[in-house]
Amino acid sequence: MSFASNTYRSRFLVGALALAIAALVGVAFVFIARPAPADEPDEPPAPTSSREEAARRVQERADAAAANREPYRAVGGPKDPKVPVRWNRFYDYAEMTEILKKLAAAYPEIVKLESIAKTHGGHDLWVVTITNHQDGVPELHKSAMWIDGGLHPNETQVTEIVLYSIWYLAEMYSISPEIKRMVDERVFYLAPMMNPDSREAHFYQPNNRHKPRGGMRPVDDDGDGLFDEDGFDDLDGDGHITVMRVADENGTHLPHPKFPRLMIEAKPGQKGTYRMVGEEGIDNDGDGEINEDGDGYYDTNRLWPWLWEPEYVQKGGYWYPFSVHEVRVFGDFLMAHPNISGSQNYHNTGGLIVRGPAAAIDKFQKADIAIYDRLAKQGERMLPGYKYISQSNSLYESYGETITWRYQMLGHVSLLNETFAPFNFFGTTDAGYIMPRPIIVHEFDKYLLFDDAFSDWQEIDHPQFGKVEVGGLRKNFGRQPPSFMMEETCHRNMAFTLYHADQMPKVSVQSIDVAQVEGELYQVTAVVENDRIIPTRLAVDVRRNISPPDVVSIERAAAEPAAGEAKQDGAGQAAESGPQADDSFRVITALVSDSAWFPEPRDVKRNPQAVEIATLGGNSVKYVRWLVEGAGPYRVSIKSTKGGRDSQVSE
Ligand SMILES: [Ca+2]
Ligand SMILES: [Ca+2]
Ligand SMILES: [Ca+2]
Ligand SMILES: [Ca+2]
Ligand SMILES: [Zn+2]
Repeated sequence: MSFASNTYRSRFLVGALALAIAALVGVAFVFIARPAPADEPDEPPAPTSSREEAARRVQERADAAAANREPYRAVGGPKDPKVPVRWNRFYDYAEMTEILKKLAAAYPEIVKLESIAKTHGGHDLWVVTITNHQDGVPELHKSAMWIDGGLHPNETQVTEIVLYSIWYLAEMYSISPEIKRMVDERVFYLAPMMNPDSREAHFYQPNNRHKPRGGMRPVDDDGDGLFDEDGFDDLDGDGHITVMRVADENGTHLPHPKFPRLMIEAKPGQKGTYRMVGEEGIDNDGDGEINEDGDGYYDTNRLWPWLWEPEYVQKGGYWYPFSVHEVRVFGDFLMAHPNISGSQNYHNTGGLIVRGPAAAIDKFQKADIAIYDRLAKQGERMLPGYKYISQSNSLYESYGETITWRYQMLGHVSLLNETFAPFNFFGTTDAGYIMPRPIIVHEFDKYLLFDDAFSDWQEIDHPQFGKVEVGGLRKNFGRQPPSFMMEETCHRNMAFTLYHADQMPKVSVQSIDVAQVEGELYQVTAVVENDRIIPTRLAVDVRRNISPPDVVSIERAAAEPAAGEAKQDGAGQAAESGPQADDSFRVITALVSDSAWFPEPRDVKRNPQAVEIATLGGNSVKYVRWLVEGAGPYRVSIKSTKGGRDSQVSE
């Protein structure tokens, strides 16, 4: 592109120069011509010819451009996607499924779509696997990132964030060398809609922006023997559950003076004009309570097997960890993929980058917290207005949620983004912490959304309260970005998660050095490297022995390495197959050190052919030195459950 634009610029300069010369010649001609006698012949019309020449060149360029009209691409996005998708709106289950199928069909070499289970309501739970599926490297031999959305189904934009990520990786693979590198190096597992039954309910049944938060399996919340018998009622028929107020001269609330749709509490010593009487609904079963037993309830993010607590301690825990099928199948998937070394669990709202622990009694390893800190600090730059926090310190305590389980029991760096920040309304820090101040929301609604986010107060007849008015924020605003901010929310969150993925461990054999000791005795020194921020095994992984140690092994290479074989990503099958029946090659001993001079080496006493390394830290190397019998070339391989594989053959 730069070559083309230089050419264009130089052509432009030549053209301008020609015009300037033509103008000068013209002036000179007039100056000389004026005093000349009338009968003398005129000079040839050089200026006209020059102008024609310039015009011809302009036309030529225009014709060439017309013949090859490359769209003018805005940077950072595909100019002409194979699967066009609008990113300023929400998608329901059927629409999302169609987009996923189109992407899998358009990009079979990198996008694979599978349903891991059917839900209670008969929907597929889709998981998309994105990697270079044609490089011959087994999926489990590459480090993987798990990315999910919709564990809380009312938190709608997270599905679009994950869907956008799938679309972006697929569409940009052939455009962006950087995206191609990330996709080639890693595996991405993406679950855009973990709770489709409830998302459908949120979209198409009367709900507010907080519901449903769990799954749709009926639960008797109030213990009256009836299941989900008294949920919301859409009294004004607008599809949104808002709130109810009754006029009351001794009331507790009054309209805000500047934004009269907003109800504010009367100050001490001040009389209100209304009384608030709860969320839109009636007493459907005549038990004296309103909306006491709606859809569900269990919380799909309180069912994971780390510090789980039963219902009487924490609402939403259901029977026992993983006691809901839709949660269990995702847990099984994660456990079946030990190559996962990073994960992102998207939620709304508040503008937070959250790490565990979620309970004050829980503890994360210090060294691992330092890794989280480094990643999230970059995230705060990429997501303006988002704050990095530890959940139990700065939010609220909870038990049995997924990100802490992922860290403590799967041993990877798991983060949770609470997407959409109060900061995003006006780009100011005074808009509230986590939840935006109501006045900010109403000001934004008035000036940027033209009153589209609020259902205005309407009088209806209520069977229990008589005349009431219903009104308030609609279900599609307050936690979610508005249409015009959706794509930015998707892109920035995706970009941070890709940064996280790019910092997952990646092992390689950096070099192999061979020196003859005497006769058939050789010293082979290999440098193995992890050139990313996250260690191959976190401190928690080493402490609990979650994944096996990394293994650096040596064997005699069968033959001279063919061209291109010397550096082979993800190879190491040779290392796995164990020692060959080769009597002339023997590994006598091995040393491991952090330094090239082996000042205090670790002596490998057992099985020196396959040296175990507890962890390969972020941006660090290990030196492994073998004493072997038998001449090379040698193949050195490194195998890491979470950091991938590599092997190299000595010269
Ligand atoms: Ca009930
Ligand atoms: Ca219920
Ligand atoms: Ca009831
Ligand atoms: Ca009731
Ligand atoms: Zn949530």
